[in-house]
Amino acid sequence: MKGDIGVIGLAVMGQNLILNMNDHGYKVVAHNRTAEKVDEFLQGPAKGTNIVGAYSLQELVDKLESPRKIMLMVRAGDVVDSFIDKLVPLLDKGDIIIDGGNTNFPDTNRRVAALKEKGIHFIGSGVSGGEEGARFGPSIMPGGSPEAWPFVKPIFQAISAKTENDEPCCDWVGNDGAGHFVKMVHNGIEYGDMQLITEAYQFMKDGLGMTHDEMQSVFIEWNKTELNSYLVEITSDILGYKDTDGEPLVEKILDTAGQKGTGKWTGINALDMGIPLTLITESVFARCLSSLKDQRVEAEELFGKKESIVEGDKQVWIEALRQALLASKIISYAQGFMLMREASNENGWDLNYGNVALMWRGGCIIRSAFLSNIRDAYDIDPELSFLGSDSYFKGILENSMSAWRKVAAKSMDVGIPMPSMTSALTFLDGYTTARLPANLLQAQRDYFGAHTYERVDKPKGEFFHTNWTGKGGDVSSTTYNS
Ligand code: NBP
Repeated sequence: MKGDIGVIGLAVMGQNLILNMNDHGYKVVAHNRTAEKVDEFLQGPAKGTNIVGAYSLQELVDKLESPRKIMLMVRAGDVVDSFIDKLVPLLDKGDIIIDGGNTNFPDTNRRVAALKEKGIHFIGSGVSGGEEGARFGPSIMPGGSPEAWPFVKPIFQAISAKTENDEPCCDWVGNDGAGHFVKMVHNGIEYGDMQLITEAYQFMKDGLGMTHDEMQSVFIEWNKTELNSYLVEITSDILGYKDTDGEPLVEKILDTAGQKGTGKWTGINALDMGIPLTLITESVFARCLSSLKDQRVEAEELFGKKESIVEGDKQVWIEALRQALLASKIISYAQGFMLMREASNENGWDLNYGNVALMWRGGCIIRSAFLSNIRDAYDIDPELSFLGSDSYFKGILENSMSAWRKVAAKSMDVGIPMPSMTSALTFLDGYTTARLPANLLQAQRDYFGAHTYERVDKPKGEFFHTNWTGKGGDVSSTTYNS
């Protein structure tokens, strides 16, 4: 009997996805560049299963049922292109190549188009959930050649995580690089969620002087509220984890955050598309700032930074902080969905936002109860332009406003950096202000560069230039927006 699917790449993700597929009754053919890893896998974790090995790409292709489905779980970038180049001459028209790595979506756009010309279908799929997700149920976000989806759907939906209603956290996202785009935004949102939690932690630790056991208890309690999520849950575990000397391990970890690029890509895309994705972008910059450790140590000494004590009832502050965190999180998701909406419109992807929320509901790092509410919001209004306008989320934003402002103002007052929580509030203040000071900005642009402006008392699209100093000419600059 031939194999149902081939997987190339036997590192942590590939091995665990293969074992997951095997558990669900699929016969998997496994290949890896370094052939010894095939043997190690077959004699190790795959021993006693139906998984078979292939020591060359020709052997892999020969062992698969038509149309062949070959999934790459290798390092993103050139490695994917190199496998595609080697596979194409061995494949038949209608065969399917799937890239399950963390690929930047323009690469997927390019590969879908190039392979289409050769009669090969290509799927670019985000896979989230790390090692455990891959093994027992990841969130899977596939996009690319729609013709390929019916062949891949049963396998992907079988191995994916399921919601409490047994719905698979995997569905077709859209054409071209839509799957990898949505995975990129997922990762951006993950940056935002993590940053928000760290800001709450610093406020509690430095501002309120709380112990790690106290903070752990707070996160345990928060996890029973609307903040219920994987990241809040693991934060409570981390805060309670003691090093061999009985001290909290988290305080022994160097405060410089790493990043692999997906948050940065999300921010770059937001700038390219003109979407104010302020919270996620602040989260990326917060990681950049954290990496300037030596400079920060010197600057703290230079500025003689004072302790950041927050006075007042601790319990009241903790509840205010919870509300500020929740409200900021709503803004982060609202901005992320604005970005997806713009990308969907620009690329003709026709994204289903409720389905996206469902795909993130289980298996992935940002899984949370909150995503069910997002799904409900898009079920009510599939074209919702701002998540905060949905009645459920609007209610939370309104109820949290006073506590959120209190926390933001206090953080500024005592010097605790909370870039994501404060930028989220600033965004909402801007978004809910009918008249912003951009009129003055337009005047400045026209003053120094004759960039023209529109008037409130004239139809939109009619542009004016004023000779502000009496010294300039009447010629204006060309009017366009980049
Ligand atoms: P890695 O990203 O570490 O990639 C390892 C695989 O790439 C091995 O099969 C390795 O073969 C192969 N490879 C490399 Br590296 N360079 C190669 C080359 N020049 N030619 C051929 N093969 C090459 O594995 P991973 O952590 O399992 O991740 C796989 C994909 O999934 C990546 O795109 C990753 O970003 C993504 N992802 C990872 C996670 C996670 O939690 N790790 C989560 C979600 C998505 P070799 O054995 O011969 O060196």
